[in-house]
Amino acid sequence: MISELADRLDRAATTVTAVPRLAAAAGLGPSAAYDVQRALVERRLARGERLTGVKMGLTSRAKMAQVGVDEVIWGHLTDGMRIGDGGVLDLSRLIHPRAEPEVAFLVTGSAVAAVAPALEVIDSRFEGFDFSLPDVIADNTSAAGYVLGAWTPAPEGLDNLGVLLEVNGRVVQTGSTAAILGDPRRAFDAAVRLAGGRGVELRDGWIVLAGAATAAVPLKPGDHVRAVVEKLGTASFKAAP
Ligand code: OOG
Ligand code: MG
Repeated sequence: MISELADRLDRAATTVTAVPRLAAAAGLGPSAAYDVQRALVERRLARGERLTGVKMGLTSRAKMAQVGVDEVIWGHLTDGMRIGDGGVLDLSRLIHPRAEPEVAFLVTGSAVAAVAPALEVIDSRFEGFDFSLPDVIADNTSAAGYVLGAWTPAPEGLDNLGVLLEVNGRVVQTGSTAAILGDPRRAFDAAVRLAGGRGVELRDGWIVLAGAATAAVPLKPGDHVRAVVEKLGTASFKAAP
């Protein structure tokens, strides 16, 4: 069953076709959903992608409210999801993508080596971007892409930095890193704990996305998207076509 559900989600992503929610019908709880997620990520690795880190999800109230799920979740990141800073996101590979501003941590020795402003592109493989907790876990927490700005040592006051999301030069979301579990470092600690609890140790050079500080916004062709995090700087991409 795990492998059949992973196939269904893998096919949804590779054929850019949304599928109905599947957890309830399959009697899938959160723990088995993480098994599906792992099997789904294994399919990407079998196609030659490499793991680059983990992402935390639903670490802010704004995100929990937007998707109607109120538990912290985590997923896997691969190099196939990486978009260079200022680079291009190919919208034709995505179903109904959204962008959200994030903070990224660089891992060394299971600890934080540096921080960077970041953007995440999420793209639920479920129809209507509508899912339960086990659904979104199985779907690798909607992971689709990420952009990293420049790395810097963690500044003073990392727990209360202003966060902006801009689309085509206009501010569309505002928030604070305080929205991320009160301090994004808690999201890093949760990543160590939750991924570690499922046998995934954070490796040197991996990144951890702390989870969005604001709600995500839908992407349109031609959008220029930029995250601005006070003291950390910016991360951006352009949505093509
Ligand atoms: C789930 C992924 C949540 C975040 O930063 O909170 C997430 C979703 O919103 O589809 O990446
Ligand atoms: Mg996110």
